[in-house]
Amino acid sequence: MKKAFITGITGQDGSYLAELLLEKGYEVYGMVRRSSNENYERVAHLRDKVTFTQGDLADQSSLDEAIKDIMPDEVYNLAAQSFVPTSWNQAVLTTDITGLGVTRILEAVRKHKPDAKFYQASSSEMFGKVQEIPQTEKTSFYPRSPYGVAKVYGHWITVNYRESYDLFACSGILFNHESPRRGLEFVTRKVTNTVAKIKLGLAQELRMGNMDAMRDWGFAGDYVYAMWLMLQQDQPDDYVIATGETHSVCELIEIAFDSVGLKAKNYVVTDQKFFRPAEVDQLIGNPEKARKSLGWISKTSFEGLIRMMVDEDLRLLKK
Ligand code: NAP
Ligand code: F7E
Repeated sequence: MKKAFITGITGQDGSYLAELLLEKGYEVYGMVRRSSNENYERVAHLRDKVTFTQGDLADQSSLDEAIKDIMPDEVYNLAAQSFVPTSWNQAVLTTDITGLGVTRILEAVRKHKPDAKFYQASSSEMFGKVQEIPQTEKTSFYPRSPYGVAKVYGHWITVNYRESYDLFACSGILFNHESPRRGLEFVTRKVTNTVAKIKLGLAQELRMGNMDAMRDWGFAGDYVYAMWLMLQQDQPDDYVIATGETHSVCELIEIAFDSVGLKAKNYVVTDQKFFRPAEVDQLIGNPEKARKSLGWISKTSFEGLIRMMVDEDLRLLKK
């Protein structure tokens, strides 16, 4: 039985990846950080099947101990301070966790289980002010937030450990991916949750930032499969994972309201509070390398994804 260790298992992607690996017969270990309130909501249904271990990307000894104790075959580093606006308010913390944290976990792998396969959660935010359209594995980075800068560091240190120590280290450059398990502050879930509340009479308006921003949005359930595929190849490499389509925040809002039979223009309000100091205007990825080398494709349409999220938010709110 193969053993997988997931950092960030309590997050959106961690929960889908844990489900996938359990289905594939892995013994799954997940790192959780100590909190005064338990935060297992997304993995509550997996609590009997996953072994949880306490640790933090800020703390080298907890990472060393986890790798030494588990001796995993595969390590998925999904933990991060992942919300872009918070990265301006907490720039040092974001740099420490999302950036330097990658070196800490790589060091633990290098010292204690150098033959483990390693996945790093890189991000399309590294492209920021895009230097090429669409973005590929070869497109130069131009991050636009402390989060994006930290991810560029995490990406290059992963490449460097692969080249310096011959680790099987891969970096997945994932474009935005969403689901009913997405955090409520991210734009898709904020919209689908608020639309569901408006439909049920629990909210009156939707306050938004820059609605012209464009993203390449896919479904998280499809994207975690790409992570696993990367670690099943003969050679470690980096891959762009995207749908190849781009849509505006405006389109997202229109689809969400339309799915419950309401008109967006009656409810949407612009609020300067949600604009960012520097914006990533448009992202669109080219997933050709992943299609050819991994046989991976994005299976969920943008409209299908948003409708699924609104339906699930309606169901949760009615409960
Ligand atoms: P998420 O829902 O925000 O989950 C982040 C996870 O990291 C949570 O489990 C969180 O634990 C954990 N974490 C935060 N700080 C930590 C620390 N100091 N030590 C240990 N764990 C810590 O993020 P996601 O959407 O699943 O994304 C997974 C990864 O992919 C992240 O690295 C993200 O930056 C990256 N990424 C995401 C996307 C996307 O569109 N979703 C795209 C590209 C890359 P708590 O539950 O305790 O907070
Ligand atoms: O914003 C605009 C906002 O917060 C998307 C993370 O998973 O994907 C995510 O980062 C866009 C931005 O995601 C609101 O200005 C307008 O242009 O959902 P988001 P993000 O910043 O793209 C990447 C790939 C990651 O790696 C990150 O970890 O939507 N927008 N109005 C808004 N965004 C939010 N959150 N709230 C608004 O009210």
